[in-house]
Amino acid sequence: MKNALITGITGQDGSYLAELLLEKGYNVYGIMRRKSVVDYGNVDHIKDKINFIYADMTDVISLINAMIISQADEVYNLAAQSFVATSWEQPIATADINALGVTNMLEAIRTVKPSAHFYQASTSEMFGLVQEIPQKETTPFYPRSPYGVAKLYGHWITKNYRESYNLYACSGILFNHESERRGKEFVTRKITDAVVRIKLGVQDHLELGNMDSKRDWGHSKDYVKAMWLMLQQETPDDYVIATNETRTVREFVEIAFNHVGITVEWQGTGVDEIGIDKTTGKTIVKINPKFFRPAEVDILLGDPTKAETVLGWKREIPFANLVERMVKNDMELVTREIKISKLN
Ligand code: NAP
Ligand code: G4F
Repeated sequence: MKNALITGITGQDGSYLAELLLEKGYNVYGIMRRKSVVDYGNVDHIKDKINFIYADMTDVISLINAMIISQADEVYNLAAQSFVATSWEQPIATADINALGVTNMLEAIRTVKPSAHFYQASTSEMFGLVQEIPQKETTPFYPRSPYGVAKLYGHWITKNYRESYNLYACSGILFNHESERRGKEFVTRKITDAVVRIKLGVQDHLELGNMDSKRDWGHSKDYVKAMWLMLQQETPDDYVIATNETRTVREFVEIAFNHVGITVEWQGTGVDEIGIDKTTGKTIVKINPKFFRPAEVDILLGDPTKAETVLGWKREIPFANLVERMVKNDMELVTREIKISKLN
């Protein structure tokens, strides 16, 4: 039985990866931050099967301790301040966790168990102001946020430890991936949650920032399979994981509303653009400039050919199904929430 250590286990990807590794018979360890109210986040349903270790990415001693306890054969570094918008408000914390935190984890591995295989959660945000379309492993980086800059450090330090110390260290350059477990601050889940609330009459309208922004959206469940595959190869390497399809935020809004039987019609331009419910004539989408970013990543479109060819990885959940699943899940959650609030 192999031991795996997952940082960021309470997050979206951490939860799907934990499920995958448990299915494969791994002994799963996960690091958790101390909180005033104990919260297992997205792994609450499988918490009894996971060995939790209190640690923090900014505290190398705690990571060394996590390596000693877990004796991990595979380490998946998913922990991060992962919300791009927050990285302008907390640039130092973002760098501490997303950049130096990676060195902390690599040093812990080097100190305790240098034979461990290491996965770093790199990101398409590193491509930022894209230098070519589609983006692949060889595309030059140009990050556009403190988050992207910090992640680029994490990416290069992973490569550097591979080349300097011969560690089995890989970076997965993952494009946006979403799910029913996505945090509600991210645009896709913000949209699916609002769409069902508007449909059920408990929210008036949805406020968004830049709807022209294009993203390559996949499902997290597919993407964690790629992480595992990267650590099973003869030699470590870096891979782009993406769907090779891109859509605007506006298209996501339209499709999500379609799933609850609402057709959106657009009127106006720029900050004055609004989305109207075609049947009722009511304004259900507005622009709020507070959601604009100081610098934007306009388009992401990934080419996963290398991962498909070398790893045999394949995306299984198509985009239409991703949106459908998210809307359906939010419909169940919000309906339950309304029922409970009526009982109280
Ligand atoms: P997520 O849901 O926000 O999860 C982030 C996890 O990191 C949480 O478990 C969080 O723990 C933990 N964490 C944050 N700061 C920490 C610290 N100082 N010490 C220890 N743990 C800490 O993110 P995700 O969507 O699953 O993404 C997983 C990883 O992939 C992240 O590194 C993200 O940057 C990267 N990535 C994501 C995408 C995407 O589209 N989802 C694409 C490319 C790369 P708490 O529960 O305590 O907050
Ligand atoms: O959903 P988002 O916040 O995701 P973003 O910034 O693309 O980052 C996600 O994907 C990265 C991979 O490329 C990960 F590394 C990162 O950790 C995270 O998971 O925003 C998507 C787009 C942006 O262009 C944003 O400006 O949607 C635009 N947007 C428009 N209105 C909005 C909103 N984003 C949010 N969060 N909220 C809005 O109201």
